Amino acid sequence: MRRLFAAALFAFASVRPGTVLAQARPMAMPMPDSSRMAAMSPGPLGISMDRMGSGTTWIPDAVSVPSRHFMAGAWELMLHGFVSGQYDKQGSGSNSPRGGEQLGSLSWAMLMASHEVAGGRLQLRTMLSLDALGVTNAGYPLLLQSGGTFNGAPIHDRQHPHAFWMELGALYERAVAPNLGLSLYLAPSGEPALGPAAFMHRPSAMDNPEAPIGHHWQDAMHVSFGVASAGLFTRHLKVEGSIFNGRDPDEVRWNFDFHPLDSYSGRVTFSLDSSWSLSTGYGFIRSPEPLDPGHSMHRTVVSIQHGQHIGAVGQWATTLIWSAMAHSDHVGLSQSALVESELVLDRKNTIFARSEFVQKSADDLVLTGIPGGFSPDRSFDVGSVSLGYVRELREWGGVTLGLGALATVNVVPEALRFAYGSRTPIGGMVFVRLRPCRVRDRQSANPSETSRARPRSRAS
Ligand SMILES: [Cu+2]
Repeated sequence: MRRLFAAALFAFASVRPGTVLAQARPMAMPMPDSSRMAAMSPGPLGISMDRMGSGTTWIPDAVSVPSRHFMAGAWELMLHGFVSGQYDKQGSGSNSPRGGEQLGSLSWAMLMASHEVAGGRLQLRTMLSLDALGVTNAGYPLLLQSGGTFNGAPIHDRQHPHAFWMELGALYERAVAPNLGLSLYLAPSGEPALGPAAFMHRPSAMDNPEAPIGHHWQDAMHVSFGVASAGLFTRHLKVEGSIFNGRDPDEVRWNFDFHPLDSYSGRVTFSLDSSWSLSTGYGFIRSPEPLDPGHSMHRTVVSIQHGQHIGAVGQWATTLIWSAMAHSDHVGLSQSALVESELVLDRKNTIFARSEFVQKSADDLVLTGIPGGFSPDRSFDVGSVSLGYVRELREWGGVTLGLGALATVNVVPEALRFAYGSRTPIGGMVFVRLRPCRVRDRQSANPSETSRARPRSRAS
């Protein structure tokens, strides 16, 4: 363990920010849309592929997630994901009855296949996760996290594993007028039009292995077993609506949990320019919790995303999210806020940070029915701040091996000191990560590289 920390520290010390910043100055401004469009295989209305986040979300054009592109006949394929092995420790031993430690593995892979159909673009997608094997059905330790069930009880202070079928769906988009497009999304497992792109698809969080503690307040609907969405869009604005099954996946992580599509949502996204993207929306979620089917909720989410290039390969992405939920079975709103940022300095060094505030109930954190417990509706303001770093150590043909670490300081109110052993319980993770792709090299002359910005003529 000590050796890993030493290696992480050494890697951190070997970053040369002066060099990077010196390179960054002439390139730091986002490239204008037109020059980027010329190098893309754009979607309907000439919208950059880089704008596509999870589900039907938009992220800023100027930033992207590392991905690998292939052609299979006339199908354009895109692969991304990672597998990591990590040591996770939360809380400090006997002082923090709610902590825990685990040696585990997180992983997911996404494959997307696009083809022109009837004057538009059809995109078939699947995203699979082996989390349930790697971190067990109980999930991985994460202080203040809530959501999901294990052995018939709600999970707390751990992040549940993602379902194997994180996404299986099809998206069809086509222009219906010179500046108007139509989009249809159907998914046995997928993401309704509610909230920002899920954390693992946000350029501001893609190197951060931990889920936000506000996940179930903001973006946890990304695995919904049954989604139908329709939208209209221009080059800068998208208005969309969904009907979906809002029940959280149950604790059997390998199957589909179909139920009626009796939840609904609507979202407006404004892509101001290549750097700024704003979205807001509302959703009604019926019976999200398998253990409490009588409970439903209303959710409003606002998000602002910013992204810009740094040098030839780097990028800087930031996301701000606010959400409020009203529950059918108790009064008042519970709110959450998140700000996170990720700086890809160059091909080897990435720094990320996140800060959160969430209002969680005694029910959410399973603080009822224990000695010194609370009434289920009692609300607590909790928060966390984390900072992490990844150093890519090796690369083989675009496959990268990275070593990373992150540390988190949580903040709980005085009333919860007894449960967490401190008002500022800490947590951390050290991980090694294998990725089938590296960060994009915008100036690469080699078409076999992982660039998404490859000219179309080279792709076939
Ligand atoms: Cu999730």
